[in-house]
Amino acid sequence: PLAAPRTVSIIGAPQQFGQPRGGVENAPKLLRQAGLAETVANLDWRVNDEGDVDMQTTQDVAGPLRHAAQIGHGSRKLMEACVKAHARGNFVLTLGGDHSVALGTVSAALKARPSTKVLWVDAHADCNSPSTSPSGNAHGMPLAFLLKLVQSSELGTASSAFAWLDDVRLAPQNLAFVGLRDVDAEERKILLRLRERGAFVSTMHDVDRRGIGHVVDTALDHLGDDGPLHCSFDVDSCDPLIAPATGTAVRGGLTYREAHFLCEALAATGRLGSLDVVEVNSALADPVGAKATVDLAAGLVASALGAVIL
Ligand code: 6HN
Ligand code: MN
Ligand code: MN
Ligand code: MN
Repeated sequence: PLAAPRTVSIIGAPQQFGQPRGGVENAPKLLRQAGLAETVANLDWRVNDEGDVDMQTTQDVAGPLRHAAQIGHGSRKLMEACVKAHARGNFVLTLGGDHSVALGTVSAALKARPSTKVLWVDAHADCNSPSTSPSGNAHGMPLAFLLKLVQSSELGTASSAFAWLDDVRLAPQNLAFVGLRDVDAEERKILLRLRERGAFVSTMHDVDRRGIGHVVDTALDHLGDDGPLHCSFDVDSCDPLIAPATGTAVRGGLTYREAHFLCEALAATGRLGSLDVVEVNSALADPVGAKATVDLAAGLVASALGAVIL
Protein backbone atom coordinates (compact mmCIF):
# COMPACT_ATOMS: atom_id res chain seq x y z
CA PRO A 1 0.00 0.00 0.00
CA LEU A 2 1.13 3.52 -0.72
CA ALA A 3 2.05 5.67 2.26
CA ALA A 4 -0.47 8.40 3.02
CA PRO A 5 0.46 11.59 1.21
CA ARG A 6 2.36 14.09 3.30
CA THR A 7 0.99 17.50 4.12
CA VAL A 8 2.37 20.89 3.14
CA SER A 9 1.72 23.70 5.58
CA ILE A 10 1.55 26.98 3.69
CA ILE A 11 2.44 29.89 5.95
CA GLY A 12 2.17 33.48 4.73
CA ALA A 13 4.78 35.83 6.16
CA PRO A 14 3.91 39.29 4.81
CA GLN A 15 6.95 40.96 6.35
CA GLN A 16 8.05 44.25 4.81
CA PHE A 17 10.02 45.90 7.62
CA GLY A 18 13.24 44.18 6.56
CA GLN A 19 13.60 46.55 3.60
CA PRO A 20 12.22 49.90 2.47
CA ARG A 21 10.03 49.11 -0.56
CA GLY A 22 6.28 48.66 -0.19
CA GLY A 23 4.57 45.80 -1.98
CA VAL A 24 6.57 42.77 -0.81
CA GLU A 25 3.91 42.17 1.86
CA ASN A 26 1.37 41.34 -0.87
CA ALA A 27 3.27 38.34 -2.20
CA PRO A 28 1.55 35.65 -0.07
CA LYS A 29 -1.84 36.82 -1.34
CA LEU A 30 -0.65 36.97 -4.96
CA LEU A 31 0.95 33.53 -4.79
CA ARG A 32 -2.28 32.08 -3.40
CA GLN A 33 -4.28 33.82 -6.15
CA ALA A 34 -1.93 32.25 -8.69
CA GLY A 35 -3.25 28.86 -7.57
CA LEU A 36 -0.31 27.67 -5.51
CA ALA A 37 -2.39 25.43 -3.24
CA GLU A 38 -4.07 23.71 -6.21
CA THR A 39 -0.72 23.25 -7.94
CA VAL A 40 0.72 21.60 -4.85
CA ALA A 41 -2.37 19.46 -4.30
CA ASN A 42 -2.05 18.19 -7.87
CA LEU A 43 1.41 16.92 -6.95
CA ASP A 44 -0.17 14.52 -4.43
CA TRP A 45 0.41 16.54 -1.32
CA ARG A 46 -2.28 17.36 1.17
CA VAL A 47 -2.35 21.11 1.60
CA ASN A 48 -2.97 22.92 4.85
CA ASP A 49 -3.06 26.67 4.34
CA GLU A 50 -2.30 28.11 7.77
CA GLY A 51 -3.02 31.68 6.64
CA ASP A 52 -0.76 34.63 7.32
CA VAL A 53 1.27 35.39 10.43
CA ASP A 54 0.58 38.94 11.57
CA MET A 55 4.01 40.54 11.26
CA GLN A 56 2.96 43.98 12.53
CA THR A 57 3.59 43.58 16.20
CA THR A 58 5.02 46.38 18.21
CA GLN A 59 6.47 49.86 18.46
CA ASP A 60 9.66 50.58 16.58
CA VAL A 61 12.86 51.53 18.37
CA ALA A 62 15.71 53.52 16.81
CA GLY A 63 19.06 51.88 16.09
CA PRO A 64 21.42 50.59 13.39
CA LEU A 65 18.97 47.80 12.49
CA ARG A 66 15.91 49.46 11.01
CA HIS A 67 12.60 48.37 12.55
CA ALA A 68 14.55 46.10 14.90
CA ALA A 69 11.69 45.48 17.33
CA GLN A 70 9.20 44.73 14.53
CA ILE A 71 11.65 42.31 12.98
CA GLY A 72 12.52 40.59 16.25
CA HIS A 73 8.95 40.14 17.48
CA GLY A 74 7.46 39.37 14.05
CA SER A 75 10.12 36.76 13.34
CA ARG A 76 9.41 35.12 16.65
CA LYS A 77 5.73 34.77 15.78
CA LEU A 78 6.66 33.26 12.44
CA MET A 79 9.11 30.88 14.13
CA GLU A 80 6.33 29.68 16.45
CA ALA A 81 3.95 29.05 13.53
CA CYS A 82 6.65 27.13 11.67
CA VAL A 83 7.63 25.06 14.73
CA LYS A 84 3.98 23.98 15.10
CA ALA A 85 3.84 22.88 11.46
CA HIS A 86 7.15 20.99 11.77
CA ALA A 87 5.85 19.30 14.93
CA ARG A 88 2.93 17.89 12.94
CA GLY A 89 5.45 16.37 10.53
CA ASN A 90 4.46 18.71 7.73
CA PHE A 91 6.54 20.19 4.96
CA VAL A 92 6.76 23.89 5.85
CA LEU A 93 6.35 26.28 2.91
CA THR A 94 6.74 29.93 3.87
CA LEU A 95 5.72 32.70 1.50
CA GLY A 96 7.56 35.98 2.16
CA GLY A 97 7.69 38.83 2.61
CA ASP A 98 11.23 40.06 2.56
CA HIS A 99 14.19 37.81 3.36
CA SER A 100 14.24 38.71 7.05
CA VAL A 101 11.53 36.02 7.34
CA ALA A 102 14.35 33.47 7.27
CA LEU A 103 15.08 34.44 10.87
CA GLY A 104 11.81 32.75 11.76
CA THR A 105 11.81 29.90 9.26
CA VAL A 106 15.40 28.70 9.64
CA SER A 107 15.34 29.00 13.42
CA ALA A 108 12.12 26.96 13.46
CA ALA A 109 13.65 24.25 11.28
CA LEU A 110 16.70 24.13 13.57
CA LYS A 111 14.58 24.02 16.73
CA ALA A 112 12.34 21.29 15.32
CA ARG A 113 15.18 19.27 13.76
CA PRO A 114 18.65 20.42 14.90
CA SER A 115 20.50 18.53 12.15
CA THR A 116 18.82 20.67 9.44
CA LYS A 117 21.14 21.98 6.74
CA VAL A 118 20.47 25.14 4.76
CA LEU A 119 20.73 25.95 1.06
CA TRP A 120 20.70 29.74 0.53
CA VAL A 121 19.76 30.66 -3.04
CA ASP A 122 20.28 34.38 -3.52
CA ALA A 123 22.12 37.09 -5.45
CA HIS A 124 23.10 38.36 -2.00
CA ALA A 125 24.81 36.76 0.97
CA ASP A 126 22.49 38.23 3.64
CA CYS A 127 25.17 37.91 6.31
CA ASN A 128 25.66 41.54 7.33
CA SER A 129 25.36 42.32 10.98
CA PRO A 130 23.93 45.70 12.02
CA SER A 131 27.48 47.07 12.30
CA THR A 132 28.63 45.94 8.81
CA SER A 133 25.36 46.65 6.95
CA PRO A 134 25.55 49.55 4.50
CA SER A 135 21.75 49.87 4.56
CA GLY A 136 20.51 48.92 8.01
CA ASN A 137 17.96 46.67 6.29
CA ALA A 138 17.23 43.43 8.11
CA HIS A 139 16.72 41.43 4.90
CA GLY A 140 20.49 41.66 4.40
CA MET A 141 21.17 40.21 7.88
CA PRO A 142 19.30 36.96 8.64
CA LEU A 143 22.33 34.69 8.22
CA ALA A 144 24.44 36.85 10.52
CA PHE A 145 21.90 36.23 13.28
CA LEU A 146 21.55 32.52 12.54
CA LEU A 147 25.35 32.04 12.38
CA LYS A 148 25.79 33.93 15.66
CA LEU A 149 27.80 36.77 14.10
CA VAL A 150 25.69 39.53 15.72
CA GLN A 151 26.77 40.92 19.10
CA SER A 152 23.91 41.93 21.36
CA SER A 153 25.66 45.29 21.81
CA GLU A 154 24.94 45.95 18.11
CA LEU A 155 21.23 45.80 18.86
CA GLY A 156 21.10 48.22 21.77
CA THR A 157 17.67 48.45 23.35
CA ALA A 158 16.23 46.11 20.71
CA SER A 159 18.33 43.13 21.82
CA SER A 160 15.52 41.72 23.95
CA ALA A 161 13.37 41.37 20.80
CA PHE A 162 15.92 38.80 19.59
CA ALA A 163 16.46 36.92 22.87
CA TRP A 164 14.40 33.98 21.55
CA LEU A 165 17.23 33.37 19.04
CA ASP A 166 19.79 32.75 21.80
CA ASP A 167 19.59 28.96 21.58
CA VAL A 168 19.58 28.87 17.77
CA ARG A 169 22.86 28.28 15.97
CA LEU A 170 23.50 27.39 12.37
CA ALA A 171 26.98 25.91 11.91
CA PRO A 172 28.83 27.23 8.83
CA GLN A 173 29.48 23.71 7.56
CA ASN A 174 25.70 23.21 7.39
CA LEU A 175 25.22 26.14 4.99
CA ALA A 176 25.63 26.37 1.21
CA PHE A 177 25.20 29.40 -1.05
CA VAL A 178 24.18 29.35 -4.72
CA GLY A 179 23.60 32.38 -6.96
CA LEU A 180 25.82 35.00 -5.30
CA ARG A 181 26.78 38.03 -7.39
CA ASP A 182 26.27 41.14 -5.25
CA VAL A 183 28.25 41.13 -2.03
CA ASP A 184 29.19 44.15 0.10
CA ALA A 185 32.86 44.81 0.91
CA GLU A 186 32.54 43.80 4.57
CA GLU A 187 30.31 40.89 3.64
CA ARG A 188 33.02 39.57 1.33
CA LYS A 189 35.35 39.22 4.32
CA ILE A 190 32.59 37.49 6.27
CA LEU A 191 32.01 35.06 3.38
CA LEU A 192 35.70 34.21 3.14
CA ARG A 193 35.75 33.46 6.88
CA LEU A 194 32.59 31.35 6.55
CA ARG A 195 34.23 29.39 3.76
CA GLU A 196 37.27 28.77 5.98
CA ARG A 197 34.89 27.59 8.70
CA GLY A 198 33.26 25.08 6.34
CA ALA A 199 30.44 26.79 4.46
CA PHE A 200 29.99 26.01 0.75
CA VAL A 201 30.17 29.40 -0.94
CA SER A 202 29.56 29.53 -4.69
CA THR A 203 28.90 32.45 -7.01
CA MET A 204 27.44 32.95 -10.48
CA HIS A 205 31.02 32.67 -11.74
CA ASP A 206 30.95 29.02 -10.66
CA VAL A 207 27.63 28.48 -12.44
CA ASP A 208 29.19 29.97 -15.60
CA ARG A 209 32.35 27.87 -15.37
CA ARG A 210 31.02 24.53 -14.14
CA GLY A 211 27.34 24.60 -15.00
CA ILE A 212 24.34 24.52 -12.68
CA GLY A 213 24.41 20.71 -12.46
CA HIS A 214 27.91 20.66 -11.03
CA VAL A 215 27.30 23.55 -8.66
CA VAL A 216 24.06 22.13 -7.26
CA ASP A 217 25.48 18.60 -6.94
CA THR A 218 28.52 19.97 -5.10
CA ALA A 219 26.37 22.10 -2.81
CA LEU A 220 24.14 19.13 -1.96
CA ASP A 221 27.16 16.83 -1.48
CA HIS A 222 28.52 19.39 0.93
CA LEU A 223 25.30 19.21 2.94
CA GLY A 224 25.87 15.49 3.52
CA ASP A 225 23.67 12.55 2.68
CA ASP A 226 21.07 12.52 5.38
CA GLY A 227 19.04 14.82 7.59
CA PRO A 228 16.54 17.46 6.61
CA LEU A 229 17.25 20.29 4.20
CA HIS A 230 15.84 23.80 4.34
CA CYS A 231 16.01 25.95 1.21
CA SER A 232 15.69 29.71 1.49
CA PHE A 233 14.98 30.86 -2.05
CA ASP A 234 15.26 34.59 -2.77
CA VAL A 235 13.71 35.27 -6.19
CA ASP A 236 16.44 37.81 -6.85
CA SER A 237 18.73 34.81 -7.37
CA CYS A 238 16.97 34.59 -10.72
CA ASP A 239 17.86 36.91 -13.54
CA PRO A 240 15.80 40.12 -13.67
CA LEU A 241 14.80 39.13 -17.20
CA ILE A 242 12.64 36.38 -15.67
CA ALA A 243 12.06 37.86 -12.18
CA PRO A 244 11.88 41.64 -12.53
CA ALA A 245 9.46 42.20 -9.64
CA THR A 246 11.84 42.20 -6.71
CA GLY A 247 13.40 44.82 -4.45
CA THR A 248 17.13 44.36 -5.05
CA ALA A 249 17.39 43.00 -8.59
CA VAL A 250 20.88 42.24 -9.91
CA ARG A 251 21.71 41.34 -13.50
CA GLY A 252 23.46 38.08 -14.33
CA GLY A 253 21.28 35.68 -12.37
CA LEU A 254 19.95 32.16 -12.73
CA THR A 255 18.05 31.39 -15.92
CA TYR A 256 14.56 29.88 -15.82
CA ARG A 257 15.90 26.37 -16.30
CA GLU A 258 18.83 26.82 -13.90
CA ALA A 259 16.41 27.87 -11.15
CA HIS A 260 14.04 25.01 -11.91
CA PHE A 261 16.92 22.54 -12.12
CA LEU A 262 18.02 23.55 -8.64
CA CYS A 263 14.51 23.02 -7.25
CA GLU A 264 14.10 19.70 -9.08
CA ALA A 265 17.43 18.50 -7.70
CA LEU A 266 16.33 19.46 -4.19
CA ALA A 267 13.10 17.51 -4.58
CA ALA A 268 15.07 14.51 -5.84
CA THR A 269 17.08 14.34 -2.61
CA GLY A 270 13.90 13.38 -0.75
CA ARG A 271 15.26 15.42 2.15
CA LEU A 272 13.70 18.83 1.60
CA GLY A 273 11.62 19.60 4.68
CA SER A 274 11.02 23.31 4.38
CA LEU A 275 11.22 26.07 1.79
CA ASP A 276 10.98 29.85 1.81
CA VAL A 277 10.12 31.86 -1.29
CA VAL A 278 10.87 35.50 -0.62
CA GLU A 279 11.28 38.99 -2.06
CA VAL A 280 8.50 38.87 -4.70
CA ASN A 281 7.36 42.50 -4.97
CA SER A 282 4.77 43.00 -7.69
CA ALA A 283 4.78 46.77 -7.16
CA LEU A 284 8.26 47.00 -8.70
CA ALA A 285 7.51 45.82 -12.24
CA ASP A 286 4.89 46.39 -14.92
CA PRO A 287 1.89 44.02 -14.80
CA VAL A 288 3.49 41.58 -17.24
CA GLY A 289 6.73 41.44 -15.25
CA ALA A 290 4.84 41.17 -11.97
CA LYS A 291 2.80 38.21 -13.21
CA ALA A 292 5.90 36.55 -14.66
CA THR A 293 7.64 36.83 -11.30
CA VAL A 294 4.70 35.49 -9.29
CA ASP A 295 4.20 32.61 -11.75
CA LEU A 296 7.92 31.82 -11.68
CA ALA A 297 7.88 31.66 -7.88
CA ALA A 298 4.83 29.38 -7.89
CA GLY A 299 6.42 27.15 -10.53
CA LEU A 300 9.64 26.86 -8.54
CA VAL A 301 7.65 25.73 -5.51
CA ALA A 302 6.06 23.05 -7.69
CA SER A 303 9.48 21.85 -8.85
CA ALA A 304 10.78 21.77 -5.27
CA LEU A 305 7.75 19.71 -4.25
CA GLY A 306 8.33 17.10 -6.89
CA ALA A 307 6.90 18.25 -10.22
CA VAL A 308 8.87 16.42 -12.88
CA ILE A 309 9.02 16.75 -16.66
CA LEU A 310 8.90 13.01 -17.30
N1 6HN B 1 18.04 40.44 0.12
N2 6HN B 1 23.72 43.56 0.94
C1 6HN B 1 22.67 44.55 0.84
C2 6HN B 1 22.28 45.02 2.24
O1 6HN B 1 21.55 46.01 2.33
O2 6HN B 1 22.70 44.42 3.21
C3 6HN B 1 21.47 44.01 0.07
C4 6HN B 1 20.72 42.96 0.82
C5 6HN B 1 19.64 42.30 0.00
C6 6HN B 1 18.88 41.32 0.84
O3 6HN B 1 17.92 40.55 -1.12
O4 6HN B 1 17.40 39.54 0.72
MN1 MN C 1 10.50 51.37 6.64
MN1 MN D 1 18.06 37.47 0.28
MN1 MN E 1 18.75 38.84 -2.51
